[in-house]
Amino acid sequence: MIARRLVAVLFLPFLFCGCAQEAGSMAGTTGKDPIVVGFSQVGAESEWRVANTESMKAALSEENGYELFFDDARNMQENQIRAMRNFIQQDVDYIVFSPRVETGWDSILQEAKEAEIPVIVIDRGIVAADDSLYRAYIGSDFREEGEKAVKWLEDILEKQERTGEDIRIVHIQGTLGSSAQISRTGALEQAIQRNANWRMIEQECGDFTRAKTYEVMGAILKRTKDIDVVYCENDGEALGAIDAMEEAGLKCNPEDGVIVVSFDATKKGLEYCFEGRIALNVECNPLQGPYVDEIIKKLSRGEQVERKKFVDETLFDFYTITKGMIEKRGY
Ligand code: GZL
Ligand code: ZN
Repeated sequence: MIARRLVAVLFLPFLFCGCAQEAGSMAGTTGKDPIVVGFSQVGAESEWRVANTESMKAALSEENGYELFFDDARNMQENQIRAMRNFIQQDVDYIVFSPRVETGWDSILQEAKEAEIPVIVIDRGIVAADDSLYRAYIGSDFREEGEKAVKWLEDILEKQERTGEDIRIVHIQGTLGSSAQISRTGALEQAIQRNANWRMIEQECGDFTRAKTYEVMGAILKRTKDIDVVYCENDGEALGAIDAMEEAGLKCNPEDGVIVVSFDATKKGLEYCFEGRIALNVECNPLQGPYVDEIIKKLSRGEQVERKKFVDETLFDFYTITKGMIEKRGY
């Protein structure tokens, strides 16, 4: 009995040094070593992001057979690269990351490749030197999201017989260089090209946050209040823009006020949609945890995985949303 206790004491440090391998083999009780995953998250800039983090932590849990190292990059790419380098030094089994912006990842991904650590990209996309630098991407088709938004806007303006008048649009962009921003912006800019009466009167970056957008929209409102549409690239921005507009005495409503377009369809965003303060909310699904769990388990069994998977997404608007839809929203 004493011998066993002595052995346990000798090995105790291994259990807590984060070297999952020793802990795993020491633990022994579960029979299988945990799959060690390093996850670099962009930050906590929006409700959407918080839901994305929670989905990942719930899926990559100890009960599911994982040991998770989580890093919040506080919205800075250099923090993500540093975290990923640490994961490589810790010799994790997999690296998962949501890239703040599309570019600048080739060298760190090359280091992961040389260390033979598979990388999975979630949420936003990257532009990589070659496809072998990551094993799979699971996220949203942001271009499709943008196309849904501008199509809805064209339809509503036609229904309101406003295809002849100037439509004055304020565009609040998300984090510049992120794939979500690039594609949601691209859809609007193309729609402005094809609708001669659409005018982009202001284009500013709200960085996907309520606070930044409140500030930016406040400055715009000092220049003009003759605004017909505000196109925000996520709910955080929409809430910030609406705070500023309502303070300035503007009504936000697709029938008799400013038409506010948003993305994410968080619970808060849908509540605003029910009231008409947000006219259209295009869903962006943050619940990628279960998909990542499935991809890693398949890779661990040496099975093939699809390289690119888009999560299912829909849209909500003031005219069709119901209380039931809002109650069902988990985030
Ligand atoms: C989109 C995601 C965006 C969300 C924002 O998949 O990257 O980042 O739309 C979040 O809420 O900040
Ligand atoms: Zn007008």
